[in-house]
Amino acid sequence: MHRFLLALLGVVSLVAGTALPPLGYERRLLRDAWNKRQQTDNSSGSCFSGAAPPAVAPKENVWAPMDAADNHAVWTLLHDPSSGLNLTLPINATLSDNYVFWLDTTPMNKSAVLPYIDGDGPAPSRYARAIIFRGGQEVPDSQEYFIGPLPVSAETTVQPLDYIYNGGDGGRVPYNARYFDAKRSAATEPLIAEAMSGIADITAALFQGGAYYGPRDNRTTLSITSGTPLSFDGTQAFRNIMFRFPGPATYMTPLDFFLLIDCTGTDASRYFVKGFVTNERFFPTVADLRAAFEAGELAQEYNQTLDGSWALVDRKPELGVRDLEERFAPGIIELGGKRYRLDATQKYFEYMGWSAYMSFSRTLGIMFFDIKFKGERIIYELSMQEALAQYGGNQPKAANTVYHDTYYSLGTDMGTLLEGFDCPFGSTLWNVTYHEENSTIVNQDALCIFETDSGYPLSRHRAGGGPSDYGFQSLGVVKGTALVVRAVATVGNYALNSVCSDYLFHVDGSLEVVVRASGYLQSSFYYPDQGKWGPRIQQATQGSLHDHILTFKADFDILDTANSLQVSELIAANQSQPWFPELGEFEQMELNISYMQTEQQFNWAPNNQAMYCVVNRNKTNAWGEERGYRIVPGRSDVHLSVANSPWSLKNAAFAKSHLAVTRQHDTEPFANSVQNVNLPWKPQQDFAKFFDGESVEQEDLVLFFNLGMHHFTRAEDVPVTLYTEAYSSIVFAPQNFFDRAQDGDLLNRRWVVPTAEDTLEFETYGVELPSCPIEISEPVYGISPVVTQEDAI
Ligand SMILES: *[C@@H]1O[C@H](CO)[C@@H](O)[C@H](O)[C@H]1NC(C)=O
Ligand SMILES: *[C@@H]1O[C@H](CO)[C@@H](O)[C@H](O)[C@H]1NC(C)=O
Ligand SMILES: *[C@@H]1O[C@H](CO)[C@@H](O)[C@H](O)[C@H]1NC(C)=O
Ligand SMILES: *[C@@H]1O[C@H](CO)[C@@H](O)[C@H](O)[C@H]1NC(C)=O
Ligand SMILES: *[C@@H]1O[C@H](CO)[C@@H](O)[C@H](O)[C@H]1NC(C)=O
Ligand SMILES: *[C@@H]1O[C@H](CO)[C@@H](O)[C@H](O)[C@H]1NC(C)=O
Ligand SMILES: *[C@@H]1O[C@H](CO)[C@@H](O)[C@H](O)[C@H]1NC(C)=O
Ligand SMILES: *[C@@H]1O[C@H](CO)[C@@H](O)[C@H](O)[C@H]1NC(C)=O
Ligand SMILES: *[C@@H]1O[C@H](CO)[C@@H](O)[C@H](O)[C@H]1NC(C)=O
Ligand SMILES: *[C@@H]1O[C@H](CO)[C@@H](O)[C@H](O)[C@H]1NC(C)=O
Ligand SMILES: *[C@@H]1O[C@H](CO)[C@@H](O)[C@H](O)[C@H]1NC(C)=O
Ligand SMILES: [Cu+2]
Repeated sequence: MHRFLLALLGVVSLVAGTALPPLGYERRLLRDAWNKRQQTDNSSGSCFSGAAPPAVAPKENVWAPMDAADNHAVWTLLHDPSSGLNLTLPINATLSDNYVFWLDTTPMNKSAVLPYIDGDGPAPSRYARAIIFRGGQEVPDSQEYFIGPLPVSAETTVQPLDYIYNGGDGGRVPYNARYFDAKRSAATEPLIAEAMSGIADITAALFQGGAYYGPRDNRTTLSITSGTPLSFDGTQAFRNIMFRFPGPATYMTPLDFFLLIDCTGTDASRYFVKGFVTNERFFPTVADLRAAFEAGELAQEYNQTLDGSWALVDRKPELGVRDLEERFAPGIIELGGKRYRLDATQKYFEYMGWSAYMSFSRTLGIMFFDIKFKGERIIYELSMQEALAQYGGNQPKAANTVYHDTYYSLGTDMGTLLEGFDCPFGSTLWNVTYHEENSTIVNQDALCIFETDSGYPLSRHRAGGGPSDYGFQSLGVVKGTALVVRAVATVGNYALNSVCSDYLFHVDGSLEVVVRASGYLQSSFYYPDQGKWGPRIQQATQGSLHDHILTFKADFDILDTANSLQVSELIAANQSQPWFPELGEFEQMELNISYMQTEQQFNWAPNNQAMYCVVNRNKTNAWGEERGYRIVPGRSDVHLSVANSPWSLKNAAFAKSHLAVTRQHDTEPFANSVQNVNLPWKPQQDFAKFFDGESVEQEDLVLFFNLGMHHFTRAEDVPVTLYTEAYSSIVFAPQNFFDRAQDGDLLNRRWVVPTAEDTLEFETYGVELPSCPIEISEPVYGISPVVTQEDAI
């Protein structure tokens, strides 16, 4: 008989939080509750032990974004007539004026940073970057500038930011390819309203009274949408517009009606209608459309639902109630108090040997710099470079759609996280800030940091046998935990594609990147003959087939910048061994170890039969092995399914392989450019040009990797895609970086030994079970700014 001792159970009592009104109301009351929590004395024994203990960043965070004062000064400088930029304030600007599109921070040159963080060099100066739309020029365009050094002084200059782009035109983007902002959208409105009001009788008859007379006309009952790209090479511009029923779930109520317009140039009087599409037929003129309509050829087989409430993420009582669902679900609680340290000013953390700085930009969102484990650098920079999605279908909208989320400033779409639901109760929540014109916007609580139970032990061993009743001699178990940094970017008018990115710093020295995609599908009208582009998911809605590709940059610096990419291929080889004479030649597996010689894009080996490691060949561990980190494939490490689509021909090379290794250059900080999406045939930034034959042996390497999903849509994407399934991951794990596994020094473990009396002795290493009340209250929901977004994503 086995006797288990229960004496070690801690006292963990749940004290229900004060009942608070629903979110969105009584914000002050909620704020009070939050303040109380933050002020909780961390010695009182509460499981929520207040703020994380402090850390002091060893150096100033040189990667931090410019602050509000610098932004204001840069804005003022640019608009000063002496700058010679001839700028009009955006509020007053028309398509034929010069105005600022956005301001952000110029990426730091690594060559300037290393002498500072590793030596006594001075902190390099910060520079701003600005994209300026120059409609006031004879040949209108968009040109990017960098402005610095900051703070603005007599030394500050405004120079074209050309050096980070390799497409041939530097920071210049042709006017037709530049971001399609509200001004461009508005310029196309008269044409759309004119074209559609002329056929309102047709659309009303086909679509249950649906008509479009313009966005502010009270007879309008349809909404419009068009995506990107809207140019191929900047010599033309077009909008392929799909109509939908409006409402909070408009993405899910598309109609079988499309208007194709040409909107090349700044003179809206020259814009024209290219044609209409419905019933999988193209009508170049209104007369053609009307003739088909009058001949009764356009009857719709299905009606779209006018009431899209089926597509809202609220509870659906018609699905019933599950047993025990009235109980609160489990959660992650930092029972022993926070075990990570933060320097909130420098955006720096330390956790169980890890340390890193964080930064943020409006286009890329969260970035990590100088990631070290136990004081040794592993990665100089880790950042998402692009979130691309490409669709397919036999109609203009789906066939035409490729999104680059950085085009929409994905960082600005990182919104407030709901404590207890988006992130565990008690998480550290940080704001992110970015700039709009001369002001600075705070997205409150948009990033969360928490330590999680891994959900499984890090390591475990039970030595069997022995004299005791327990059937073992000893049992060792180490607790698995990780620090998680999470942000969710909801791109596309707060509806489509909520990308949740997690960076997990595991206690064994491995680092995991996980992305999940939720949000509304860009759906299509349901065509019974179009099953090859996805299933029917509602009465008249098809889930459109698409790929998501999320490109990341990992600038590895294993101890220093001299690194190599080692390939250990598992091969089957015939050989003989004299002690098996009866076998003659027989097949075995073995490693074929080599080093990549030049920059290249490459894919995971079939059957994952190759291990890729970034190693420093000049640094060995105690056993003489080259120290390195292994790139471990995770879930759904895919690349884009199409290589030769006209919509993503040359501006998406970064999405077309699983992996890529390049030499680090100050001139190649980004895989993509933020206005590349409208230049598929003549990109501003051509990732493929990074691969120009440079050596990657004991050089400063950058690894690019893709996460993503082939989105095989399904009825369960209604109302929104589920994070359980739509996820992708990768792990960087030490590979002979150390002399042994990095679990030996962890105290959160138990060593269990049966005694002679057949009881169990638990060695706790001084880490006792917590005893604390848990107080939970409804979370505070930060009031995020309302930023005017262009309405036609
Ligand atoms: C408690 O919090 C304070 C303030 O953040 C911090 O200085 C202190 O180190 C914390 N104590 C512990 C034991 O974490
Ligand atoms: C710019 O717009 C503002 C706000 O509408 C207005 O007050 C101002 O007069 C305009 N300036 C010019 C030069 O048109
Ligand atoms: C300045 O911009 C305006 C349009 O805003 C344009 O009409 C004018 O020609 C420009 N001036 C110069 C010197 O380029
Ligand atoms: C970064 O390095 C590039 C290439 O050497 C140089 O042209 C550029 O001026 C540098 N940028 C800054 C902000 O110093
Ligand atoms: C669509 O709705 C209209 C009413 O707006 C109705 O007359 C028509 O029969 C419906 N069509 C189908 C296929 O249900
Ligand atoms: C729509 O607008 C017109 C003109 O502005 C107005 O006369 C009419 O009453 C409005 N109709 C409704 C239903 O609001
Ligand atoms: C920002 O610019 C607007 C004009 O676009 C001006 O009205 C406002 O005063 C400026 N704010 C500051 C803080 O300078
Ligand atoms: C986050 O933003 C809110 C609202 O602007 C502000 O009250 C709070 O102090 C900010 N928190 C930090 C840590 O800066
Ligand atoms: C090993 O030899 C066998 C017999 O000749 C052959 O069928 C097999 O393909 C060889 N395997 C490899 C890996 O060359
Ligand atoms: C080992 O790898 C190298 C480099 O990829 C390759 O050239 C060679 O053919 C491989 N050898 C075998 C036996 O597969
Ligand atoms: C680094 O390793 C290479 C061989 O991989 C060797 O040729 C070189 O001398 C080493 N450099 C140093 C500084 O140890
Ligand atoms: Cu998807």
